[in-house]
Amino acid sequence: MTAQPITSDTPVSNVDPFSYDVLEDPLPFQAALREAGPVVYLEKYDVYAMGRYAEVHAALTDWQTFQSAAGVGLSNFRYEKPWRPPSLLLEADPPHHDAPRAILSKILGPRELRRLAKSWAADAEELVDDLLAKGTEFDAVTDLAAAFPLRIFPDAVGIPQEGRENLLPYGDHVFNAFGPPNELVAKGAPRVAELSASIAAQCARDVLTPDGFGAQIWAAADRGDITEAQAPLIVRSLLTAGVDTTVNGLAAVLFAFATNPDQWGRLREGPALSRTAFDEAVRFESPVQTFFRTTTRDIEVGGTLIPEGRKILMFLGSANRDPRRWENPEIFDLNRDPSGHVGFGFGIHQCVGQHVARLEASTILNTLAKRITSLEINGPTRRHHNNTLRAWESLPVRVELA
Ligand code: 8QM
Repeated sequence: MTAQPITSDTPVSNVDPFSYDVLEDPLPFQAALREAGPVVYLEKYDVYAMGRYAEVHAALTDWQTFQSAAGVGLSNFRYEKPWRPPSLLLEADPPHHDAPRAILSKILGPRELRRLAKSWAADAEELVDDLLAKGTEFDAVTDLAAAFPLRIFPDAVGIPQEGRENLLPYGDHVFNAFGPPNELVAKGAPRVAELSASIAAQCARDVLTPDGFGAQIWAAADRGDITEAQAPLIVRSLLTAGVDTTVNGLAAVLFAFATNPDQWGRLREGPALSRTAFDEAVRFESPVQTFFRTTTRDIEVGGTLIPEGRKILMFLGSANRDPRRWENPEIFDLNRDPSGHVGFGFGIHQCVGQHVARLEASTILNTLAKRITSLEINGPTRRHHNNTLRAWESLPVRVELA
């Protein structure tokens, strides 16, 4: 007998959302998911799924019913040993979640970031100057979207030079590992031990510069706000969550502008729109596409009874394009107010690094807006497939200088 939901009229899908075709273009599957109903049972993985904004938003808000502590991937920590020590933030709930969250929220908050804005702007100018000096055709992924975060973020955390090349591959594997054990996970498996050791080495107190986010996390341990055992894992959260996400967030906004030339003109009218543009791109592209939750009790959603202890796959990207919530969701539109999107999640787990991401994005966008009158796609674009991320491998562009 094939696995089936308890409620007999729950819509069932046999599509694999982690298959090659869906990862290449998830939009048709997500539209079908939303149309099928508020909750759909995914036969292949024996899990439930939500693709509509209202239910995704409500579930993210109700952390008591939809817990994170059993893991936010397909694997249920009640039955399977996690492949790495769980994150103290992402894979925890109150009360354990609260102290690490409070510390990061302060260290990564808007007040603290003001300290970094000036030097990041100078770094962005140098990066863009050097790039444009070489020519007006380049790859917006490697030359901008990856280059900028890799130039500033490791320094901001305060990690050593050695091992920085492992940040993106480690993140890529972590985000694959939230999904099923498919070929994307198998591809990463041979390097797991080496990459994990490299990242762990960068979280140690004695390798961190005295002024970075990392040292500030260790200072919280000195004050007794967290334990010394917790500190390196919280540094690890920054290194895991802060690189691939921002790279693909920047790639998303650059792709959106390259394919919507009129919007670039609006951005050039002044720096005020760069933040809206980034959030609209996070809504539009949703670099983090999905996360699971686990039910802590029987719960009825839209007529479907989801029993206690079950995994639910939340489609953030689908919720962010739900026509029930957004007018013309398929249009990248700077006139829209994108706030309320769930691209950073929602509720107590909502991205604690979102101010860092926004500052990185607005810095590079404002720098580009001063130098470039237009950008366009200039060759074949290539997606990078990942079980969780909507990512780019290559975005060849041509720009016109101001
Ligand atoms: C995703 O390790 C972590 O704490 C962590 C890893 C990945 C994320 C968040 C936190 C959502 C960006």
